[in-house]
Amino acid sequence: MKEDQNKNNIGQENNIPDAENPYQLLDLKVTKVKNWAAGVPGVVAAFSDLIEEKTIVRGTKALFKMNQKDGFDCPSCAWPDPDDERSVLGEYCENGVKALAEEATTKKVTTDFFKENSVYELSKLDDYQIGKFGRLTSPMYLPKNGTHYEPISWDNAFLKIAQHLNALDSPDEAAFYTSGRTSNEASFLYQLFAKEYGTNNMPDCSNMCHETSGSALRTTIGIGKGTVTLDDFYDTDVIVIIGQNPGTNAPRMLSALSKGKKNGAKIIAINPLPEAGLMGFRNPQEISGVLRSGIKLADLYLPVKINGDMALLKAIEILLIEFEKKNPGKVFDYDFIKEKTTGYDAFLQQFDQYNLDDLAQLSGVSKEALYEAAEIIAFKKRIIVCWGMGLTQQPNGVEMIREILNILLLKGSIGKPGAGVCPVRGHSNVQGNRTMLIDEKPTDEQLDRLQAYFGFNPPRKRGYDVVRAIKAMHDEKVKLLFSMGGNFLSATPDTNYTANALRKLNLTVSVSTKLNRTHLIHGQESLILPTLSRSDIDVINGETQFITTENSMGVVQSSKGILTPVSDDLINEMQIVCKMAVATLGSKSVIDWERYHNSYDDVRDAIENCIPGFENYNIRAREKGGFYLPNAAREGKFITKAFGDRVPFTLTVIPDNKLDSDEYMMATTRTHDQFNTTIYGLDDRYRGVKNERRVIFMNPKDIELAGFKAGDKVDLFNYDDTIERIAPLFVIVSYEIPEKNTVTYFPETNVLVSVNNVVKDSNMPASKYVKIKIKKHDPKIYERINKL
Ligand SMILES: Nc1nc2c(c(=O)[nH]1)N[C@H]1C(S)=C(S)[C@@H](COP(=O)(O)OP(=O)(O)OC[C@H]3O[C@@H](n4cnc5c(=O)[nH]c(N)nc54)[C@H](O)[C@@H]3O)O[C@H]1N2
Ligand SMILES: Nc1nc2c(c(=O)[nH]1)N[C@H]1C(S)=C(S)[C@@H](COP(=O)(O)OP(=O)(O)OC[C@H]3O[C@@H](n4cnc5c(=O)[nH]c(N)nc54)[C@H](O)[C@@H]3O)O[C@H]1N2
Ligand code: SF4
Ligand SMILES: [Mo]
Repeated sequence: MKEDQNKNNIGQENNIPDAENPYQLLDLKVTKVKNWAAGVPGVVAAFSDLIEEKTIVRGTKALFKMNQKDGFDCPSCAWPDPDDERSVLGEYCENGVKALAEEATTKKVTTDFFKENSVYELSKLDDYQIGKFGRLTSPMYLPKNGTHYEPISWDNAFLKIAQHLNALDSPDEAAFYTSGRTSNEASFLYQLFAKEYGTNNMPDCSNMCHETSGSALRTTIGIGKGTVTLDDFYDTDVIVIIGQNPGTNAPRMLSALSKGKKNGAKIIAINPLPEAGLMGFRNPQEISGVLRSGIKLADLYLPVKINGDMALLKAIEILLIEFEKKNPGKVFDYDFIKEKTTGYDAFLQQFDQYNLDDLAQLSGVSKEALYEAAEIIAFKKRIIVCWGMGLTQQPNGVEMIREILNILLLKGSIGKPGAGVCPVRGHSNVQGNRTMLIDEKPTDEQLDRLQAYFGFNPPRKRGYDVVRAIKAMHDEKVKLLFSMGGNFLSATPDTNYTANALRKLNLTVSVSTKLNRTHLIHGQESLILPTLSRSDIDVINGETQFITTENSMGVVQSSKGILTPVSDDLINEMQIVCKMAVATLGSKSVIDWERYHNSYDDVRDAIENCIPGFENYNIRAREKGGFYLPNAAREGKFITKAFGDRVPFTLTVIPDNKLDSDEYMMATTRTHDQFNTTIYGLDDRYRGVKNERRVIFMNPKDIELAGFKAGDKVDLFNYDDTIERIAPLFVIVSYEIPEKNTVTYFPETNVLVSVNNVVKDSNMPASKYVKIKIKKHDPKIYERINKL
């Protein structure tokens, strides 16, 4: 890694970052696809990660505190912990252990590391290679035209940020990104700073994740969150899981599903892939799971085509209408429809235009299977529908979620025990970030409360979300990107376009725990600010502190790290914000940043005064298990400006998903061995893939028709906006997936996702709806890529 030491990334505008264009593949092994999740292999895999990160003692000690009432919140996903007693053996899963191993690692990225490795050389590595270097240990600065990051003191780092922020022509030339791990306290101060500085440019990872759910629900049921609690899963009739892969992305959801199932619930899974965690579960924390018997999960699996869900939902509605006609009053809940909804008649009328055969064909699911699904739902009263990125990252995701709601409204199955909507959130505190007003479009009521308490005029103009921020950076309207966590380059679409946008900035600042690609594809100047992670001890003035987070079901609870930080030079995110605020705003500020710098309790008092639902925050945060935030929809009260106290039935359309004869639809998903852009390993155990991430899953018939064989090397292309986008060198894996559909992993294929391919109304990247062409790998492809 010694050549090119004198290069940096500025001036590389026409080069797609090298990490996106490998010349070689690894040694892929394809094994049997699993039809059950967890069990003993899950435990083995988890502990081997602790060993690899050289942290078995630290890590194991920490595991006994993870998700315990006096411990710390798992940094991985947002699935809730049980309200009642928690297992003394530990409340964690394989992927929770992997996330912990990443944080608890004793490997370190030191100042010497940056001296030895130029930014340009590091930028050729992919996120997997970069992540394995370990935890960041001191603040680092890359000067203009610099080739290597250099150590910088914290004070000088804040001075640099302040100089840049104060030199901008308008506060709207800065953007403040947030990833979903940041605590409630740090999030609240961060948005407060951005607003006092003068901008609502707060793109966040929700803009790529559940913004679609928020857009669909806020305007219909009056709250942009789910309505169910964990207990609802234990006592319900039907659980539908659509566009979500719980076995990998919310593994302890499988315990809730199996408990619900043991109590009589039926499970319907709707997914183009027969994901292991939808099919069966062996609970490693129970003897039966260890002895391999386990439990079958889905009673019915519907192999929907990518984006065939709308046709599928409408087909189920037609069948429900037929059931109701044959069994008047037994299928639909007319009292609910009359009292709580609006638009029922118009909703019913639309069905004249549809016929079941067409809908079945468009969805990819047989009429018989659709009938079975409708039959399971028809005579049941309590239904929970869970969804994930399979729906939210579709161009018509907002409409699809409203279609799900239409079904629940017909059945009166929302706002009562055992029934409702469950968007399964991603990052462990992404829901809390939003509650804390990290939002590019805060409401006037929210801003009025901040204004009344703090006495400054927060900006009212809508800010940039992720996609708009990328475009604004490209157009040089935004000149500074501050990231509170996350990995902007790798997480966002259109990697080449976004890389060029980042390179145009005056300054990029990343508050991070681990090195990542956003530090290496940077602005003219760049800062890396290392911070504490969730499992680290956080001590202020000699006292160990706790923070709070909100999980997928609206429970706010405390989290207290226990591990000794890898470096004395790490400070917490809240203090980073306060120091940045003091350096930037100085005496112009009306906020006592020094006070908040020293006390999480004082921050919580401020939150209590500005955000409804946090009464007695400091007292309730200290109660074991935390507290539920108010959720009127959960109680059956649906209040919106447009519809008063009624939920509208929504009229939606079926999208035209025609493909050219050489085109395929591609969905980008996670493997079982990554957390977003943090790549733990190169396997995808449940899907039978070992030692390679550059794979494309194809239907065996498609492989044959196109003249390929499984194992062939191919290049992938996208032509949206009449631009050629190329992802070179993938290997074909034959898989049980609907014809003309393909699946690849993110972030590798983000190069193919146009920045203009977005979800209507939520403006999220539609990264599970990418039209691609597949051609035999051409070794000359790299020449073409360099000319793009
Ligand atoms: N271990 C681990 N845990 C995680 C994460 C992680 O990366 N690793 N990420 C966290 C984050 S931020 C999030 S948002 C969540 C994401 O969790 P998920 O929502 O489960 O995310 P994905 O893996 O992207 O894909 C979801 C599923 O959508 C299916 N799908 C694709 N297209 C369609 C379609 O058209 N229709 C239907 N019905 N299904 C479709 C895919 O086959 C896949 O099973 O997980 C969180 N938890
Ligand atoms: N094609 C495609 N693209 C996608 C998706 C997809 O399904 N397909 N999914 C999208 C989704 S759902 C999401 S949420 C985004 C994720 O986008 P991001 O949230 O931007 O990405 P992460 O990979 O979660 O962020 C990882 C980085 O966060 C930092 N980090 C970890 N813990 C902490 C902490 O406690 N504090 C601080 N300050 N930093 C920390 C580490 O340095 C690490 O490198 O990606 C999106 N992109
Ligand atoms: S389900 Fe999610 S939050 Fe719970 S232990 Fe596993 S990764 Fe952590
Ligand atoms: Mo997410």
